[in-house]
Amino acid sequence: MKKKIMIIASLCLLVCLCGFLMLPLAAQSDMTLALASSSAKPGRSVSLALTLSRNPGVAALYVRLTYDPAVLTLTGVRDAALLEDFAFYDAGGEAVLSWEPAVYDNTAEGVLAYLDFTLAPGAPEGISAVTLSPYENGILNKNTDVLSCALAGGAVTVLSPEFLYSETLSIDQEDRLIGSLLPMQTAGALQAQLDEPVELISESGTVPNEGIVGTGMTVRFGARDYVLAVTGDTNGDGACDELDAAAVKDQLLARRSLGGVYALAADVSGDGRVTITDFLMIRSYLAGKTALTPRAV
Ligand SMILES: [Ca+2]
Ligand SMILES: [Ca+2]
Repeated sequence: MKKKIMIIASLCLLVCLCGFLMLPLAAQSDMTLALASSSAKPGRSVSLALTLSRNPGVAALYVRLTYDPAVLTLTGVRDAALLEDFAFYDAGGEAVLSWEPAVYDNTAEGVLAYLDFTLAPGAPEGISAVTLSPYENGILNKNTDVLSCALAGGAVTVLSPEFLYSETLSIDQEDRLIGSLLPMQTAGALQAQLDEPVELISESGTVPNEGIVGTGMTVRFGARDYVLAVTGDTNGDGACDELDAAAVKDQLLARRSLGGVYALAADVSGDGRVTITDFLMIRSYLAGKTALTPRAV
């Protein structure tokens, strides 16, 4: 009986001791592995950055990756050389990434790797998760203690092939408007910010690459036409000058009314209304005192 109690007491002590040893490790470590998200049309490619932060010092780092192979193909993993001895194995939908730094308590932080995916040509519109999950005893320090690490997965959003997209410009797909453009930009510069080749059309026909983009011009992509709003250009010539200041003044005095996309372009403050503030901001811009901020639609 005594022996039994002794064994139980020893076990309790061991459990307590282990708990005591493990707790500080878990509490100290806010280590995080996070995968970025991206979006693209079917058939296109994306790169997701895998970032390591709050690294308390790793000697080995293994992590599992899961994705939908019907939507995504992992075409490669580019190691960013943050940790050493990188390897990966991909079984199509499930992959393991691993690093075993030569420096046994490597505390480097930043991008570990870039994961390159290609979207299937027939991928349905929507969000496809790319999940990170733990590898058993996969993250260790130099004493081979298991380190706790938060894993934050990413996602790839499959976009509709019928729409025009941009990483820098704002596009309202419902009202078919394109904004966030500053005055005096060329058609070539606009094209460079769009994900598909388009035709830019003004009242006098197709605008060449070196032509200036103005409010009210049409961007034609397949069967879809979008209308442009250039911040501060209320008359469609692509510039923000005295004529635009006068047009806003006329609007304020109710001598003339700016409608539709021209009113959007006149709202240089971006508060959704054309007020004296917009007039003063245009005056300040024309006096060379302040810059215009591109406004979203
Ligand atoms: Ca103008
Ligand atoms: Ca305004």
